[in-house]
Amino acid sequence: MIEEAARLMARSRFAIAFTGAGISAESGVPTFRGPGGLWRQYRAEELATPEAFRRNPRLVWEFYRWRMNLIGKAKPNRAHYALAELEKMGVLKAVITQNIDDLHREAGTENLIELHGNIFRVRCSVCGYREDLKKSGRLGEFLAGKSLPHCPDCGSLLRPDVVWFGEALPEDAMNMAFGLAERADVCLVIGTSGVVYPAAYIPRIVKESGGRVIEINTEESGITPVADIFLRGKAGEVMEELVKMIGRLVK
Ligand code: BJW
Ligand code: ZN
Repeated sequence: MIEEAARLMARSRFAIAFTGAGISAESGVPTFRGPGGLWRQYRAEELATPEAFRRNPRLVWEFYRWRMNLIGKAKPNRAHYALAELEKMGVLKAVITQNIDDLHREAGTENLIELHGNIFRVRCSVCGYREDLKKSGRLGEFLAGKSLPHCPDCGSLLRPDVVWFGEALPEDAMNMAFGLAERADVCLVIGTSGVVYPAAYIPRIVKESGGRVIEINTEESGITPVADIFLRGKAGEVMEELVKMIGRLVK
């Protein structure tokens, strides 16, 4: 199976990857669903919706500051590096991620589309103010803060620049991702339960446009019914092996 996946990738003209929380599990970032998942401990509708933020911004900020801290200490793993290497080899054209953890960028992926935002950015809940806390160098100060953060332009509450349930995905990212999915002849789907839409349409669009879907996951997922090849295992282990094989084939 893995040999077949390596051959498909090596022969592809336009391969893309679509990733979810499972790719960062080996970096110590908790997933959402399944054992140890965040939504097992916390109710999504109490934390990851605009209504929750209006009702209790303190609780929501507490949750996101805790996760910013945790994710801030995490390092990319073998799977993130493998995808960056496939891009450098010219095999992979883009990574579309649902993750907000910035680990693909840290691993060196250049053509990256973030569908659900980024936890290291904040934006104003009222005006157009945005800030990348890594770039502005204010991440440490921000994490140490205990009070609710306010917009320097208009004084309203700042919020994490992530996409909550019931909110539209960033339009540019969505259009780009759907366009790539239509063009792709191979899509490598890694570590997603494939139940959150519209993101979960991506592998389905690839399939409907005549492309092949290769899935890597420790469990079957919502994507498995459309997968041509299912590689069961941890993203880091499977990706390391896959990249070695592809490397030998494209030399
Ligand atoms: C491993 C592993 C290892 C573990 N190796 N694998 C159509 C049908 C039904 C519902 C809807 C629909 N269209 C829209 C909806 C509503 C909703 C939705 O999809 N709900 C469903 C859950 C029922 N969607 C929305 O609300 C979206 N917005 C929208 O539709 O807007 C419409 C609109 C238009 C115009 C104007 C206004 C509105 C927005 C969705 C936003 C999702 N946000 C979150 C939170 C982000 C911020 C944060 O992190 O706090 O995004 S929810 C959460 O789920 C997060 C993730 O990106 C997303 C996907 O999760 P993911 O990545 O798949 O993780 P898990 O945990 O589910 O799975 C991990 C997988 O890894 C598992 O399969 C494991 O087996 C595997 N794994 N270890 C390999 N080592
Ligand atoms: Zn503002």
